[in-house]
Amino acid sequence: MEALALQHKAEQNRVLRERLAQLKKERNAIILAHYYQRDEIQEIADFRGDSFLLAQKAASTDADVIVFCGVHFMGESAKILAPTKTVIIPDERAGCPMADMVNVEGLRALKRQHPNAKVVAYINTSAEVKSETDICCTSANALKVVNSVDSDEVIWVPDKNLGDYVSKFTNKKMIIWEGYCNTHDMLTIKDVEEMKRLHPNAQFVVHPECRPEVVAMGDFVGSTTAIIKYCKESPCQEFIVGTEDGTGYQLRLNSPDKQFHFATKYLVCPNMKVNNLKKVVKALETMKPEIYVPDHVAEQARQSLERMLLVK
Ligand code: CIZ
Ligand code: SF4
Repeated sequence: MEALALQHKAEQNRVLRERLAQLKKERNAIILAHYYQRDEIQEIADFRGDSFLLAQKAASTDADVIVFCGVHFMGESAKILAPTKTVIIPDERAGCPMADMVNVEGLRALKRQHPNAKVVAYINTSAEVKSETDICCTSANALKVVNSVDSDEVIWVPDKNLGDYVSKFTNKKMIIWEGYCNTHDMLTIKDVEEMKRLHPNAQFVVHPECRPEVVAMGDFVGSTTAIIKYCKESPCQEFIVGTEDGTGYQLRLNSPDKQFHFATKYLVCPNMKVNNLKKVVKALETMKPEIYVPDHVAEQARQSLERMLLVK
């Protein structure tokens, strides 16, 4: 029964992939997929990456349509950076709870309390929040961005864990918002200890969205892109991975002979997993749901994103 179900699924996916190839040609579309997407989406993507690489790609593509497979704020960032393109997403319910933890009113109040601070926003924020900030960053460039601003004080939104990590390496005074990623924040010292016991030869590679005490256990700390690069280049053959489980796709692709154990079975972002191959095909068929960002919001937010893309 199990084998039959798998066969049926494989056949369904084959038909979907054929339809997708046809639609992509008709619409001159490009499919961008975040490393946290399901394997069936990463397999058909024209480009896979973290939010920084995907933002860069959206800004430079000559496709007419961008199908953005990730969560809502990423689709918005693509639209802001490529305003003349049509940006569609597989399912508008794919949001990011961390991005929803900060709103414009709260941020404005904090800015009034710290009038000399520059505002650095993790890209995991809504377009409205970005429009209230000086510069965006991702986990791949957070420290560089914080160090690049011309003020001694930085308001940091929304991830307290990444903020805490960055604050250890900068001389800037950081005023840190209390947001966090429900998925990464779930990982505990106990989970990692247990995995280390089971895999004593493995190194622990961890994303800075995890809790500080878990990050402190890392043999390597970095963004998904940095983790993927580190695991590929390291002589070590076995890793315990402290980031969302979709990253396994690119880790295994780059390092097929190495072993990757995810630090807990709970490192699965339910929002990222709302998307599937069927929805990608449907979105391109119907050209819906489409991302819209009001012009006045997009203009302000674009400055913040473009400043990030210029940081070397
Ligand atoms: O920046 C991103 O894409 C996220 C959410 C994680 C990472 O480190 O790549
Ligand atoms: Fe948001 Fe965390 Fe999911 Fe990333 S993994 S989209 S930060 S909830």
